[in-house]
Amino acid sequence: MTESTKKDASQTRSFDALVIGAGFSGLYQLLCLRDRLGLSVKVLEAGAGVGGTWYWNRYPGARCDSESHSYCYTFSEELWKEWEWSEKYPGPPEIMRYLNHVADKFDLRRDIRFGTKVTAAHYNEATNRWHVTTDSGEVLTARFLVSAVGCLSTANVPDIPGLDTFKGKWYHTGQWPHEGVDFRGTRVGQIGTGSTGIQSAPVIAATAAHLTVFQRTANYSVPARNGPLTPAFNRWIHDNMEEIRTTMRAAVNGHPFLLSETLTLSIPAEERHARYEKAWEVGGLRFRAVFRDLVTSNEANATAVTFLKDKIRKIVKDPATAEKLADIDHPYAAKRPPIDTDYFETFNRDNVALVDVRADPIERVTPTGIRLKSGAEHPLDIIVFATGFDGMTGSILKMDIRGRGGLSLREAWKAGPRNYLGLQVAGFPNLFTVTGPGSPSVLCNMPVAIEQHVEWITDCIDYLRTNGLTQIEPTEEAMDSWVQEVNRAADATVLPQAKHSWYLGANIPGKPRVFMPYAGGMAYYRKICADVAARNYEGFTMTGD
Ligand code: N01
Repeated sequence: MTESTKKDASQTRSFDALVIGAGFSGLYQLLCLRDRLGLSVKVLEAGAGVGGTWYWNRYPGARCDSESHSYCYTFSEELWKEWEWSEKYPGPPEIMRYLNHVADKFDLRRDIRFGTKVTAAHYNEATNRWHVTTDSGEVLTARFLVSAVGCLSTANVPDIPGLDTFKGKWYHTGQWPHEGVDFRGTRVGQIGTGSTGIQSAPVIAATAAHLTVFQRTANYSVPARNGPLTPAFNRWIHDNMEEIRTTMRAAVNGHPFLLSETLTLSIPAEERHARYEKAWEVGGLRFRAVFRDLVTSNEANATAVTFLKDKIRKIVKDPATAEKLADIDHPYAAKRPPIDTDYFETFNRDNVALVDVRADPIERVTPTGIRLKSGAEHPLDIIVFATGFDGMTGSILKMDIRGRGGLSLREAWKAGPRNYLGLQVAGFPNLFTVTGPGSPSVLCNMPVAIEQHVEWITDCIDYLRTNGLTQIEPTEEAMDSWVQEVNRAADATVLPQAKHSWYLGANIPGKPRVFMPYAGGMAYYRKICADVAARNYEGFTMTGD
């Protein structure tokens, strides 16, 4: 324990609100509850600094897939105008600089306790307070508890036999050493070809002696087309916050561009192809917006699939490797659509090999590398697990959260997450989750989803106080109908068709298969939440002491 934490620990342990996590969500939640409502608030953060997911994900090639001018807060025009992004897509160092700047500018650090992991949070019915236990054994209490732990913060290291016998070094991308990893002269094996693996492989290959990519599910990818921002573009950003924010709030996915109005099959094949070519040149997630119905119509989606698989075959010179990379088993964008810098080109390098571990699964890690079921051995010095996360529910369920009558959240969610609007769970009064399951979260540009949730929670707590109320939780009926709405929205898209998707929990053995994020679109969701609040928090039960 540092001197400053010791001092802090000797101070009050009772707060109006506790917030877990100091990423984008936690920082803004602190600011809103403390500075707008005047509550006493403490943020508990496991890391040694602010940043959340960006604090941990410092793997080679890491970069956000939201355009930088949209991957930031919009609540302060002064903050917006004084910050200048350097590249189209920000990497972890720049995002960390931004979040540290926010923490300093709004004097947030004094109410954040770093290096503090929450292990348990129990609701006390007699006092209507949450008792939150940290890894040092300390207990803090608060009326309101906000989980701002992020959707992708519990690393998934697959249970591959023999890993403990490996004589080389291994790393998970989501827990990357802050001092970096030197790949020079080494034989590296990378497991995983999701958004992360697609970013890291080209950068690792550039310095390693050899890189073997172990692919279980082949994936689409579109060039990011990253590059420096021009002074003229930066001036335009500074002068147009309102316009950019209005677009992001109107957009299905919270990005600073809207879906095309054109239906994919409404135009002749040649024109369609030309539009795809143009979208490929523009790159990034704008590709997905090229037609209106790419994620809602299988027929429309199939045209994107053909276009993108053809691109792989054109880029990758070795036909057998190209076929493995193009052997994709799900519709485009049914899994989070990665964007890359030279991913497929990387397989044209002499020092890179692709291994299809769906055809020949990994049997074990040996002291010197990876052995496949066929007996094939791949000697390695370093293994990189780009194997993703226990998404959406992993981080919240890692804590022992217990509500009314000692009911554990793990038990309440044993068949999959159930809540109302992704914000609250019946039996867990005054507990709010920011961008939890059942909300657009990972299907949306995160800061847009976060600002909406944090502001809704802030307004809700303000409403309670103004009306002499001290407790809020949803009804079972409201939760049931929201679960139905989440399922309806998912089924109206191609998203549930990706059977190996973390959106469904399919990457974690034993995890219930439930489509977790809300796929009805951020703009629509924002309206639903606003309407619920306007109808005096319809679907929630509120009481006073
Ligand atoms: O994780 P993933 P991620 N043996 O779960 C494979 C966000 N993000 O870290 O598909 C062999 O998508 C697994 O194979 P399969 C974004 O939301 C954003 O890449 O399960 N392979 C898959 O290929 C993203 O969706 C950005 O068959 C195994 C890979 O590992 C989310 O984070 C950048 C395996 C995991 O892919 C997660 O992305 C990065 C095993 N035992 C991430 N276990 C940007 O903003 C797993 N795999 C750009």
